[in-house]
Amino acid sequence: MCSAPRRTTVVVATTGTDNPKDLVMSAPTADRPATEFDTVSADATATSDSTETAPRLGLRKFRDELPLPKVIKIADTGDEHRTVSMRAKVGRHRFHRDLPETDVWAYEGQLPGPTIEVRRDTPATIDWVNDLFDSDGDPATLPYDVVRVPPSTTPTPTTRIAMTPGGRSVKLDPTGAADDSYPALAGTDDLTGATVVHLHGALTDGHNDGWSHNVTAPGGRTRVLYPNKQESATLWYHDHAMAVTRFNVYAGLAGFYLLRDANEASLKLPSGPYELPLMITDRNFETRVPKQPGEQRFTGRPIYKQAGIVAVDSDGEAVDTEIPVSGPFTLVNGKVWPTKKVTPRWYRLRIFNACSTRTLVLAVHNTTNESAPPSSPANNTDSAGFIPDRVTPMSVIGTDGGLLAAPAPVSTLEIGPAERYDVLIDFRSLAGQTLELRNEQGTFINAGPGEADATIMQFVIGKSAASDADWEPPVELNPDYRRYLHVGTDLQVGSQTIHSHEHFWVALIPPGPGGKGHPELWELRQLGSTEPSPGHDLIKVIDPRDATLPPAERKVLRFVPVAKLFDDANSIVFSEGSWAVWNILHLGGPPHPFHIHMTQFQMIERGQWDLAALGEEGWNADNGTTGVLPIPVDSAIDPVRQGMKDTYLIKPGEWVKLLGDFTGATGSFMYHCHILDHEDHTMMRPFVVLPKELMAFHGAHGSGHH
Ligand SMILES: [Cu+2]
Repeated sequence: MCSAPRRTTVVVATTGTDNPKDLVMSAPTADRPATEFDTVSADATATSDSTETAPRLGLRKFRDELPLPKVIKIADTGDEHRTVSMRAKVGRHRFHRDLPETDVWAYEGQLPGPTIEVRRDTPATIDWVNDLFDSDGDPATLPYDVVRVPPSTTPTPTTRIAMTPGGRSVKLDPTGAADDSYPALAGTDDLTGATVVHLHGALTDGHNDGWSHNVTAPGGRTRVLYPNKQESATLWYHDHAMAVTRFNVYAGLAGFYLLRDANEASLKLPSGPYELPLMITDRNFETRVPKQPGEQRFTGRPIYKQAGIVAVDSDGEAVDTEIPVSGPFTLVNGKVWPTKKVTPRWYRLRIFNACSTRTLVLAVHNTTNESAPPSSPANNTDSAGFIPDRVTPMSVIGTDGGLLAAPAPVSTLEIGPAERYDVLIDFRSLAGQTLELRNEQGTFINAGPGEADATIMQFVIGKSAASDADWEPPVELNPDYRRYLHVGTDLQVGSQTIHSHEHFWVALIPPGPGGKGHPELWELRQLGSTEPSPGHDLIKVIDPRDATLPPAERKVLRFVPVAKLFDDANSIVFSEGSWAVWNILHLGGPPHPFHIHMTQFQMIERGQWDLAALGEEGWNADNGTTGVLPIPVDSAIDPVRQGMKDTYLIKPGEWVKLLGDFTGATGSFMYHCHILDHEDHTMMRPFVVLPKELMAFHGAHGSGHH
């Protein structure tokens, strides 16, 4: 394709129940899917964005209708366990209609995997089958290349080069003539698919939870029981293999798991074609060796293109390492920048950030009269061109683990990796309009603000009013919701007072030598009052319970790390039925989406330190210590973050307390950062929940009873 594509307005015929009559939408001129041999050249720019700053190599927006994952309903069959087989297999997928088809690893070969729907209290058995074989019957190798952009020797930062569309491994270009090829990351060429599935957000025993070491090789299968004894929620399943989760998930191994219950049904929320699961993720795509200078063509395959850095390890040796991956192309349900025709009524969006690394700040913009939409936000919320067209029809009704007590209207919605929000959106007054769901924040690691394209997807709203246009969201959503609070030394859960609970302490440490340039997760132990302070690895905070006392009378709590790596000894063991507060201290570095398996939590406190003002008193990288960290400034916990959640985005300088009820399952579990590169490196740890009766015979015990 060589001529500049034009924006054309056409009338599209309607099909199905979702499509209003006389729907007007923007459509591209070409109507033929690309083939393996098509060229997408750099000058074939998109329809409406001549102001584009980062080239997209001609990949146009809104070419694909939003796909909806196939649904597998696990029926309510009484006490019979219904068994479903789910194969991880090599599938063929087209990420964009102008890209060639390519191999992916995906559940049932579909990207996203089929949406599993279950009723509360209906147990489900799933046979997770590893069928990742190639056409010769050999274990399949990773269906894309992993490359490392060496540290930049030019003024362009490495992170920005890594976010540039295209690139490939040098093995496709033996002459070395191409300037956008990069060395493959050692070992990734031979990587075959060892898999283990985690159902994220599920309450299930440890042996059903997808312990990362318990991988299954191609040809194997694992039978897993999910009790589904929890309220309706947006869960998701994904691969969790030790050290390679990032590669397996990027290959396509993720899908929705929707739990439904009677309360949810009683609310008469938008359903069927009006309930849209939106799995948002990002990719970069590989380009071929050019035949002519300047020509760039996509192969259709993704590429895992990481920014390289050189870190210094604890022995003072230089170590090549990488920054977590992020891609310039945003996908919803497996398609780049899709479009969705909707009717002017309420919709329910099950929004899920499936990116490995990117935090998104979602907002809906009216682009009906936008001739040249900004391709990227200059900075978060105050960019010119963003605020005026922002429309605010979003109302959050649920979080990771269930429905809120009442709808929470929002104008923007920050969502970190692995978080889910259940959102109602009101299109009623927007008939005939065109909206875009946009990300108002750049990627925080691989690109600064303004370096990632803002578009996520488009909604084209038809003109015919829906018959149920007078439906309004319920005022009350969830009678079972109880706010968790820490009052004095007790917990308050709704009207119930809980006198005993435990405290665990975890620090998120800035990138340093120990983690070979990666941030670290330290599991902490409180030093006894007579134990001497070590000269390194010491964290000091003022006892939060003393906050009302004069400074001189406040006790200082001292902590040392007992574990920094997954394979360090387990230190968290507590009994089933316990309530536990996890104190997370973020001492610098990127925000981390912090995920704890087994139960759902509420954020009960959120304090903020000004790390810049603290300087070395906050975190001294030379010896890994802090000064006595002051009482942090209390920050509000907005209604959305008061919901039941299993993943919290924790930001630099925050001290948050997450309270969870560890009832209903036992075994070994994991907690970790959900930036997949981080969890694969050092930021994941085990914990154990034992039946109460066993605790008396167990040598270890939890820390910090009070
Ligand atoms: Cu992290």
